[in-house]
Amino acid sequence: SLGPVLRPLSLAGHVGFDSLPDQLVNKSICQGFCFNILCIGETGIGKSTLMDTLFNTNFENFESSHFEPQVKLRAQTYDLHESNVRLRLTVVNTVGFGDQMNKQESYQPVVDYIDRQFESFLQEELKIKRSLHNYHDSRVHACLYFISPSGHSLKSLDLVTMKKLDSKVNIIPVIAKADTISKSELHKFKIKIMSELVSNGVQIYQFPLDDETVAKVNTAMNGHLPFAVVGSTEEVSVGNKMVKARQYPWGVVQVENESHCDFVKLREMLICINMEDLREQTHTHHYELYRRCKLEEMGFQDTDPECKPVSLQQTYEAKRQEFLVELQKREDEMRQMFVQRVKLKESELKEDERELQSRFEQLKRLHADEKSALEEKKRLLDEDQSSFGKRRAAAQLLQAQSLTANGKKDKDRKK
Ligand SMILES: Nc1nc2c(ncn2[C@@H]2O[C@H](COP(=O)(O)OP(=O)(O)OP(=O)(O)O)[C@@H](O)[C@H]2O)c(=O)[nH]1
Ligand SMILES: [Mg+2]
Repeated sequence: SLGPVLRPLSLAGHVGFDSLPDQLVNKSICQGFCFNILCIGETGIGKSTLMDTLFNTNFENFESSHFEPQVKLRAQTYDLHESNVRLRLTVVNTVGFGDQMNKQESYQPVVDYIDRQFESFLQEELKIKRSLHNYHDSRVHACLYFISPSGHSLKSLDLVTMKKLDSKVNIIPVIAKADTISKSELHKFKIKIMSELVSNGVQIYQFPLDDETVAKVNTAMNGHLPFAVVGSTEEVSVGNKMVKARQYPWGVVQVENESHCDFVKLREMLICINMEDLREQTHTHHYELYRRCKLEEMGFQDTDPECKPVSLQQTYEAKRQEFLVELQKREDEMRQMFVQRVKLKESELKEDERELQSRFEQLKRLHADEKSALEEKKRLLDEDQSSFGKRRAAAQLLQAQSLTANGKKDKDRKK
């Protein structure tokens, strides 16, 4: 519908662009490949053993305890060669997964890890001077989810975790240590798991059917999910051959024997047939979704509310304008607030002053009242004192008179 009308033309002779696919192959071989696997599963479920068995090597393995305070993700990168093909493989292991009381504490570090790898790719993409050709792409291409071979059902942690991850990564569930559960139980368990995944809306990775050369095998394999796997790096002699197996008193479980377990199916699907599709899905689906959400969160949009296309430049200009207006508004608000607060403080101070003044006046009045009361008292006292003085003088006079009178009488009596 968009773009120019195409007109088919035939070539009169050989031109040479039919070598394009070969050119692509050569370029890819030169550049090498990169593949990142995340193994999620509880401690000791067989993650490391399965990786060693899948890649026929001995990766450094650290055993972990059941007492990790938090889930950690341990990533290790290896340089592998097969024929003339170089593969940079990163194996990421969850350490301590499922040992937490709280489910979120188990899955959140995994979600965060996956997002961090997307974020660092996005940051590289958004750089002005980017170097994506030699950038170490650490985005997780495949997530092997190890299900405990209980035979009953998925744990709620399994469902919650897979649900949290299914839009971020290609999930390939596997039943671990499948040699510990009987064939008939295993069959029922597989059906149970698939129905639980469906009823909880968990989207697991489906082997693609668009490439005709592998559509048939992929269709068949989609029907065998989740693969029931057995891992072992030990070799046991069977017939006249040494094969990878687990030996028990009652017999030998051969890892690569398809009637014993689905290990070969997993290896075929993950490594030989769909590794490139897993890489592609990661980029075109999961990363694309992350990128879109991240850019929308930042306010970028392809179209405006009227569905007209908007360029990045326009969005930037609009955001800048919006920002400047907002800044001006905030500045005005701050200024207004400042003026208001100064006014308020001023009136508060005035009020205080008035109060002080009135208290001063009151005190002055009180003081004056007291003074006049004291003066009145003093006056009364003075009055008292003077009347007392008068009375005393009168009394003295009287006494003196009576003394003289008595003296006369005595003299008269002596006579
Ligand atoms: N029966 C059985 N045992 C297995 C299988 N795979 C691994 N084991 C054994 O389980 C134990 C733990 O295996 P690991 O591969 O170290 O498990 P892990 O998940 O890497 O463990 P951590 O890294 O410590 O969490 C070892 O003793 C293995 O031999 C299996 O397919 N079947
Ligand atoms: Mg391990």
